[in-house]
Amino acid sequence: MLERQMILKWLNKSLSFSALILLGLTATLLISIPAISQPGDTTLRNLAQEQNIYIGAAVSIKALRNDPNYREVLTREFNMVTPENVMKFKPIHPERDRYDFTAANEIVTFAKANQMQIRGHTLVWHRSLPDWLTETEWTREELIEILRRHIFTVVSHYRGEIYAWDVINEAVGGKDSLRKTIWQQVIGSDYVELAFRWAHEADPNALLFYNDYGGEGLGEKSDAIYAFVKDLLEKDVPIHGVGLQMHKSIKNPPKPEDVATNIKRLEELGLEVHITEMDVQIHNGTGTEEDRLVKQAKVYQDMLGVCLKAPNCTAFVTWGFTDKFTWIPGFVGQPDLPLIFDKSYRPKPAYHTLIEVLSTANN
Ligand code: 9MR
Repeated sequence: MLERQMILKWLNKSLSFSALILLGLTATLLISIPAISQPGDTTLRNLAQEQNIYIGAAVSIKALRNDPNYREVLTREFNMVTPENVMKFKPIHPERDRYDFTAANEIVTFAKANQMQIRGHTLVWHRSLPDWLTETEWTREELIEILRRHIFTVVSHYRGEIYAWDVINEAVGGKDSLRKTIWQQVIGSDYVELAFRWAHEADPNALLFYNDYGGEGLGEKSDAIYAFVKDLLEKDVPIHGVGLQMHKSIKNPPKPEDVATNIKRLEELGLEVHITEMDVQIHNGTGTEEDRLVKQAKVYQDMLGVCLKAPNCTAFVTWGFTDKFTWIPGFVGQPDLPLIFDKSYRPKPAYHTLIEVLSTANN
C-alpha cells in the first residue's frame, strides 16, 4: 500500500516536474524568439532582402533606450539604421579634445546584434555644431586641422562597421554655389573634397555619400547637386553616392518620373542613390485624415517603386518609422503623422503600400 502510494506520489511529482520543465521551455522559447523577422514572414525587411535593397529607418536614441515596442518593430521590419542625431558633430565631439561615443556606440551595437547595416550621419554639416567650434575665430589652417581630426577620429572609431557615411550634408546652395557655412567661409570650397578624401583614407570600405534635400526630382537644386557631384568625380574625389532625403508632403508630392530621371543621370555618373530621410507630411493636405493617409501612402508607394526600378538605388530609409517619434511637429509647429506606423505601432496605409510594392516588384 505504502509502496503504491509512494509510486503514485513519485509519478505525480515527476509529472508536475515535467510540466514545469515544459512550461519553462515554452517560456524560454517565447522569450528567446528573436525579434528579427523569420524567413517567410511578410515584413518589409524580408521582402526588401529578396529585392536586394536595404530598407531602413532613422533611430532616436531615446526611443531605442526606453521603448521595447520601438525595438521590436525596428528589428522586425528594417535591415538598416541611421542614427538620427547622435553621430552629429555636437553630440559626438562636445569639446575640442573630447569625443563622446556612448550613444552612437549603443546604436551600432544594437544594429550589429540584429544584423542591420548602418548609415553614418553625418560628418560635415552646418547645423548641430558645438559652441566651442562656432564661437571661436579659426584660421583656415586651424579649421582644416579640426575637421581632419574629427573625420579621422569618428570614421576610424567605426572603421568596418559603417556601410555608408553621409560625408557632407546639405552643402549645395544655389546654382553653382556652395552654402555659406563655417566650413566654406573659413576653409574655402575645397573643404568638400578634403572631407571625402579623409573619410576614404580612414575607412576605405565605407561608401561615401553626399546627402541633401529638395533635389530629389528635377529642377534647379537637383541640377546644382548633379553638377556638384560630377565636378567631384572629375577631380577623382572618392564619392560613391548621393542621398536623396525625401522630406515631402502630400500637398507637393515629387513627380515619380522626375525622380526616376534624376536617379538615372546619377547612375550614368556611376553613382549609387539612397533615399535617406523619407517622411510625408499630411497636415497641409485636403480631405479627412483617412483620405490624407491614403494620399500619403501613394507618395511612399511611388518613391519606393521608382527606387526599386533603378538598379543604382540601393537603400530606402525613412526618417523614423512611427508617428510617436518624428521631428516634423516640432519643426512645423503643428501635429502631423508623417511616417508608416502610427503612434501605437500599428501599420498605416503607407506601410501596406510599401509591402505591396515589394511583393509585386518582379511581376
Ligand atoms: O530629425 C533631426 C532632429 O531631431 C534634429 O533636431 C535636427 C538637428 O540636428 O536634425 C534632424 O534631422 C535632419 C537631418 O540630420 C538632416 N536632414 C534634415 C533632417 C531634419 O531636419
